[in-house]
Amino acid sequence: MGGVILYGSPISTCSARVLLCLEEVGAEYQLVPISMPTGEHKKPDHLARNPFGQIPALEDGDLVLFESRAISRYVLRKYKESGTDLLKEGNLAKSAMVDVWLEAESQQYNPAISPIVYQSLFVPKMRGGTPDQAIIDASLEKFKKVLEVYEARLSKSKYLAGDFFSFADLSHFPYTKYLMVTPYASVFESYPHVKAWWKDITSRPAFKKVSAGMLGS
Ligand code: GS8
Repeated sequence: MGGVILYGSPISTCSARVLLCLEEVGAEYQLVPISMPTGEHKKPDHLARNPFGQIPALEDGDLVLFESRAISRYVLRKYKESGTDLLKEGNLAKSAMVDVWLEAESQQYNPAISPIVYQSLFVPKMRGGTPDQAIIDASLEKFKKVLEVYEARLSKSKYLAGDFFSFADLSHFPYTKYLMVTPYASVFESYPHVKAWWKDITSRPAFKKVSAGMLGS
């Protein structure tokens, strides 16, 4: 079989980020499942692909990559001839704005949203535990401040990096998709431009396809 190999799990947020990119560019790929419940990601075969013992990892011939955002950028560059240009690397200003909002996703949005999703979805569903409400409440406060910034941005431009859909928008999908199946989905109601942006990006065929393999679908 040709194409690249992604080692991961369709339910994992970081794997979903890469899967979305592969689908957006129409790449030929194989998803090799790595089971987290059985600890496969900590076994030598996988540690050789990702020394941090996490998923995902990507193999393209002799090239082995980890870190979902770096893998995603590789996929988007490799298949840029597909006609789907989500990095805008031919334009200095546009590509810089993609970088800015991708950093905002990983450094501002993700740290605020991920504890809410972890506590309210992963803890009860995957670990059989009880969510820690204090963590959820503190993270919600932090997340609302982030959403205020996003609301202001998205009231000026249709997408985060400008008036074009980019990798920056895509990268927000996995955790937001999971937030939407928690009791805290309603937090988006106070931010109409963020809500409209979410509706727009989730109507893309790639998002529907990857979403179907995630939890709560
Ligand atoms: C994070 C990978 C990660 O947390 C990336 O690839 O973007 N910065 C990295 N992976 C989780 C699964 S959620 O997608 C994981 O492998 N967790 C198990 C562990 O950390 O032991």
